[in-house]
Amino acid sequence: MVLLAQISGFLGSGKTSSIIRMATEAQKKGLKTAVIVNEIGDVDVDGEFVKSSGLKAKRILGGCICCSLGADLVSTIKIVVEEFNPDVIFVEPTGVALPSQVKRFFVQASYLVPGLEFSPTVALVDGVRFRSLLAEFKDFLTKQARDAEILALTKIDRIDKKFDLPLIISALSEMRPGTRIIGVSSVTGEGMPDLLAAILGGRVALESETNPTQDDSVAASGVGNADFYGILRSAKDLDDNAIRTFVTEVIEAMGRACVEKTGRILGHIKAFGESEGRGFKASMVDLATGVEFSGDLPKSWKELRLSIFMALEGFGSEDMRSYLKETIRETSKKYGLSVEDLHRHHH
Ligand SMILES: Nc1nc2c(ncn2[C@@H]2O[C@H](COP(=O)(O)OP(=O)(O)OP(=O)(O)O)[C@@H](O)[C@H]2O)c(=O)[nH]1
Ligand SMILES: [Mg+2]
Repeated sequence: MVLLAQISGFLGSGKTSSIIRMATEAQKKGLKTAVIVNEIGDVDVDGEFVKSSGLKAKRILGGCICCSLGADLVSTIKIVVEEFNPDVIFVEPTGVALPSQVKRFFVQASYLVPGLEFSPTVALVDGVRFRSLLAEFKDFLTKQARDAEILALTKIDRIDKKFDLPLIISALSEMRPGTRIIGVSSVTGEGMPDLLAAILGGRVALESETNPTQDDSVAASGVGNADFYGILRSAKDLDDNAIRTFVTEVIEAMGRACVEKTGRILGHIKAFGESEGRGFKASMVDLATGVEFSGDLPKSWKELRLSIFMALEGFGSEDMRSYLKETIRETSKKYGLSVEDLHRHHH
């Protein structure tokens, strides 16, 4: 038996953080786990971070597993089962995926891989950004929530428990009446055992649905994206602060450009860096919260591998890509770093 668990949710809602937390917990219980991470762009940030957290992972890049890359999802499930022989596979779709569309490919995988079972679909809803997301993305959020059997309200460590939490929960129940809602935090771990138990303990039957597949959920979402993959080099030894400063400046510059263009940030800007086996992730979903780091920053480095990826609603990909290029060029010059762009060789 292999359990497939889909953890969906909008860009930056906390999918990767929650999966790392739950998969690590499941491993401690003696379950073998694996993760499949899908990114819209050609550069892998979350898959690398999941691996550097000590978990088994496969990535699917360059589109969405709910539409254009559905066939890749099916073959990747097969490969993961053969290679890792896991008890549970956590599947992280992109933030613009529709869970019901991903389910269709789960059904296809079950014809190919014997012993697949399906846990209730989870849709994560960002508790901190709930109001702004609802104001601007209500239709999509509602669609995502309607596809799910469990709603998990994330980042509750930052929600006011007395006033805001009850309001958000009642708005959520209105969106999807009768669905179980679990508040979780991947920072404090609150609610995570409940969510994991609901995933491991529940089974749903998946029938092949008859409604047609959406053509391209990335295009339909209006979300642009840009990425960087390369190596930073310094002539002298640098410390963790140097890389923290560099990455923060690049991400914040992109965030400000997005606000200038669209009036707000609706999406996620993130990076994965690695030097001599130490891996870290940097991430920003709004300017007020700023850039957050997790994992291990290198204490001393001269060479560092860096991946940056951003998906932002209303910010055209062409503009975003050229602005990112310019920002990296200027910021590296400012700090005396040389940049080797490996993106072209990466495909
Ligand atoms: N305070 C708080 N922040 C969180 C929590 N979970 C995630 N975050 C932050 O939210 C941001 C996004 O988290 P991710 O786990 O990367 O979100 P994601 O849904 O995987 O993002 P994409 O894959 O880009 O769509 C990061 O800056 C995290 O540090 C949480 O429980 N509490
Ligand atoms: Mg993620």
